[in-house]
Amino acid sequence: MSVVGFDIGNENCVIAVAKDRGIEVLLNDESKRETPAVVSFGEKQRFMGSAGVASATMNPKSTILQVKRLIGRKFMEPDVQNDLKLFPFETFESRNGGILIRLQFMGEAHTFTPVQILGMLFSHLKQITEKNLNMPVTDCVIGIPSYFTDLQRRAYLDAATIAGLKPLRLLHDCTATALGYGIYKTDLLDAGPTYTVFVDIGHCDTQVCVASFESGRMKIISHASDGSLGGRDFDEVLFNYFASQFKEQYGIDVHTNIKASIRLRAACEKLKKVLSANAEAPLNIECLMDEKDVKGFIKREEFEQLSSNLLDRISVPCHKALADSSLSVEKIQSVELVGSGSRIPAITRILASIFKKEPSRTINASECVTRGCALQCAMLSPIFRVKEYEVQDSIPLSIGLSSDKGPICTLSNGMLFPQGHPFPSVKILTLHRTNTFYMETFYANPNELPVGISPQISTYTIGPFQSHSQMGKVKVRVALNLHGIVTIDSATLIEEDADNSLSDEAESKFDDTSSAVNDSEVSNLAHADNPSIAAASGQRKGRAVKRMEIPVSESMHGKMTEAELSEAEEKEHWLTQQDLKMEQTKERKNALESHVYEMRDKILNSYRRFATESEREEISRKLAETEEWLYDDGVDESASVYTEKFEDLKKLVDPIENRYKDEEAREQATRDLVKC
Ligand code: ATP
Ligand code: K
Ligand code: MG
Repeated sequence: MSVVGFDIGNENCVIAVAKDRGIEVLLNDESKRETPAVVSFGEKQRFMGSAGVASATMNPKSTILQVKRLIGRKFMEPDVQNDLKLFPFETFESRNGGILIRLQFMGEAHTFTPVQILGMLFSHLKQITEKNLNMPVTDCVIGIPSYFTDLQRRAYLDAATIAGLKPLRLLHDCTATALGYGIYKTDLLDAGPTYTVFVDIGHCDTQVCVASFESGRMKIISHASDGSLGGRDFDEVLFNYFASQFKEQYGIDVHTNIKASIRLRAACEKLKKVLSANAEAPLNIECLMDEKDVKGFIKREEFEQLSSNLLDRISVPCHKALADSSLSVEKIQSVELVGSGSRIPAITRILASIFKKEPSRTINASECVTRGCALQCAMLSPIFRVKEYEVQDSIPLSIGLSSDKGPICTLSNGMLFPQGHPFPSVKILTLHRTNTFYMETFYANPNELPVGISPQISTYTIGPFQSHSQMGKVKVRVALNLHGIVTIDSATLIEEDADNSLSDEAESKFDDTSSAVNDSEVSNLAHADNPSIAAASGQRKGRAVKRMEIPVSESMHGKMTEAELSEAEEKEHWLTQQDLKMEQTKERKNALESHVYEMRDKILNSYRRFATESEREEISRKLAETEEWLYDDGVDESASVYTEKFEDLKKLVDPIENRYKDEEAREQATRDLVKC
């Protein structure tokens, strides 16, 4: 069984595994620790990760970047529309308002959902992991942004399913970082918890959390984020600056040219990195557009001025996380800065002024999320022993529940799981219903949601059932699971019958169920139209309790259906086979090619005296013929044709090779004799 952590970034993905001696970050095929989040469709196969980057400039319209941005989102959301403008690939709105990507592959138009593309990326990372570990990989923990909605979380699980992965947990990025930091922390005081702020600035987003650490446990107190503020936005500042400069200076408008935009954007990202270490930096691009070479230059100070708006925005989630934690800034012991987007020096200054202390960069900024995920996977896995350590996360978005009779409030603020509520968590509600009814989960505080995101989560049909008495009570179990996904996972009809006496079995069975709820939560449980305490019933002596499971069915707008999911799995299987076929073809072609060169050398040297003149001639002719064919008709053939040619050559050379080997063996035998 595998113990793996995946950090899926908008720009970079990182994989870590738990080994006997600790957590290890894996290298990809190019021996890099970071794998670009790129899926590119070539003519006959896909190229993913690093190979995808190489293919991206050739096939901009069939190369998908930053797919994480599009997961579980609606085409018409303003943020989505802004993102789509930056992407060279074609997208359109699906029938249910989602996003579809259309591209050319193998001479045909194909459409994919973002979840399918993410599934491809997962598959690629899974392959890298399997190659490294030399065993099949399924169990894993995957990092997700804390601001992900329920739908986005489920979409991640669907993508994982498509790739054949089984996430034991979707773990908030900052929680993963805090776990990896806290579990090794040795400087804890006995006097109470110490508090740390984590700030993660990635390519497209900024996440902040406040965590408390005590010996043996950590707790997330608050999460805050800006889902549209990251390194990419700083690239865009430089891009716009140079685009308008070049328009003036060279009379070219890169906005009108996809390839020129891609190249300028890439150059700006490089420039930004140079500016992190230098006070100024030049920009030179040859033949950017209309055969013009362009030159530019910018000082760090100027760059900071141009990005002052973005820099100011970083303080918003920082202040929010602090306010939601109810801690004064003096209580914060340290501020840990992670995510590669945070390497811009001005960001450190801003954080220092907010938190009144210099942020530290002691954590590995690009590996902390995946390391934390691998640790969590080890903790959840039955095969690994990790030291006892309690991880308590908190939910960043308030969740409410309503029934067809109106909202069901369990707390004075009308929420089932308010923002900051620890999870996983279960609540059991008691409702007075006698037949089928409907319930809905939703985000209860619109202010916590980004603009354009629907507050609706999911709808449930509880039933069919029919209560035979007017005393019918339905206990509904609502779970906020390890992934931060909320579901009504069961409903039970409880009918009390005054004529029969209560059997012991029924009672203990009931107690078992109720013990899944923690006491303080139970006391919170109340129903709007008839407040009652969940675990209080079933104890009255002299009455039998009849319990019956009621079917619960869920329908979630925008989530893949089972049928769509299995279709996507099949398609992924087909694509993987196609990639594999092309890889094998390349391998066979390369083998044939190198065989031609090897034999040519041998026939002229080591095999020379074992072949007759005519044999040599025939072989040389055949080699030349094959070589020519490889560059001509044989450029694009199937694996079996290459294998056939290889065998043909082998038949010619084998007799000579055998003579050579016989001779070698004879010589060896003679040498052995002499030695004796
Ligand atoms: P996200 O977390 O948004 O999904 P990600 O995890 O892929 O994205 P990271 O790998 O943490 O993002 O960071 C990538 C960003 O960091 C890019 O915008 C990149 O340009 C930026 N970056 C990398 N090195 C530097 C540097 N030296 N100076 C400034 N920015 C940098
Ligand atoms: K990353
Ligand atoms: Mg990240």
